Amino acid sequence: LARQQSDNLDAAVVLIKASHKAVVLAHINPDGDTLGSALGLALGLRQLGKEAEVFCADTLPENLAFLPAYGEIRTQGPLPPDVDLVVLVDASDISRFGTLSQGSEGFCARAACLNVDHHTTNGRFAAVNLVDPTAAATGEQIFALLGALGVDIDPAIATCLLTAVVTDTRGFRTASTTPRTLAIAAQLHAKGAPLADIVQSVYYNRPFTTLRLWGLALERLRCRDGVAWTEITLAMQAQVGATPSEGDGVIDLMASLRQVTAVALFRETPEGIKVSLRSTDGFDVSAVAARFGGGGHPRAAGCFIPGGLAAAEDKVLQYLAERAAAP
Ligand SMILES: [Mn+2]
Repeated sequence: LARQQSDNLDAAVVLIKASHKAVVLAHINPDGDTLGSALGLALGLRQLGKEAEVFCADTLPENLAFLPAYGEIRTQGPLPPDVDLVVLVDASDISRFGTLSQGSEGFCARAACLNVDHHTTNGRFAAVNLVDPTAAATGEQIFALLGALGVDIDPAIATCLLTAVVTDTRGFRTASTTPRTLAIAAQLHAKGAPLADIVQSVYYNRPFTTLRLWGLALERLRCRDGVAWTEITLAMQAQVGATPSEGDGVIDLMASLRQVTAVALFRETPEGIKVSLRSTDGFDVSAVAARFGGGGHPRAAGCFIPGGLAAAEDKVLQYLAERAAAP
């Protein structure tokens, strides 16, 4: 596996060196890892004299507005027609790029296509796939890639990549955090990434409406047979005036529960139900998410179920109970 990964790194370097005009795509429902990785890579590519733009077909989180070049992110397609490299970061599946992935067979046929990702469920959909499930964040992989390209990690790139690592490890608290994660974070900090400012912006910068929404969600918290769950409805969001992404932190609060096997958050959208899953040791929620067409990591995964809230809860909770009871 290590051999294959270094071969892929060499292939990625060859692809990038041959390119002149790149686009880097971040996934929908963007987080610090996808945006930090995409921006860090784009800044590195520009340092090598290439044109590089970041696209993300979704609303961008305001608490990441401190990221260098955040204001240049394009939130709508189409991609420029003369692009010769497309890099897809932090997503296991091409549909995670939303409207940008429509006609994606087209852009992958026309341009060199590179996927950099750390999800175990990655479908290896690009010509070259840098997939490393042992990386705590895609930002770790981008750090290695920029190193292989000979890019000088300046304070702007360091800020992007440290934000990626801090957010995906929830402040170095996940089991995915390794000595390598911490070593990379230390190097990024030394290169000028302001760790305290990043933590402040990401974790201590919440709108009043966010905590009001969390309060409503926690009021509905239930637990049965080691599985805790709650929901956020459109009516709850309207009641406090919160946007859909303000419910994002609820799953982390739920994961702090003791003596549970798994936790599930069900969020109502006009199209159906977004399900977020987290688990404690040994229980693989990515398999549960995959059963419903989603994916993720063994301890953090998600899926989308068309239809109403009650039906989605019944299906997922029943399947979770079955998996949890299995030897
Ligand atoms: Mn990630």
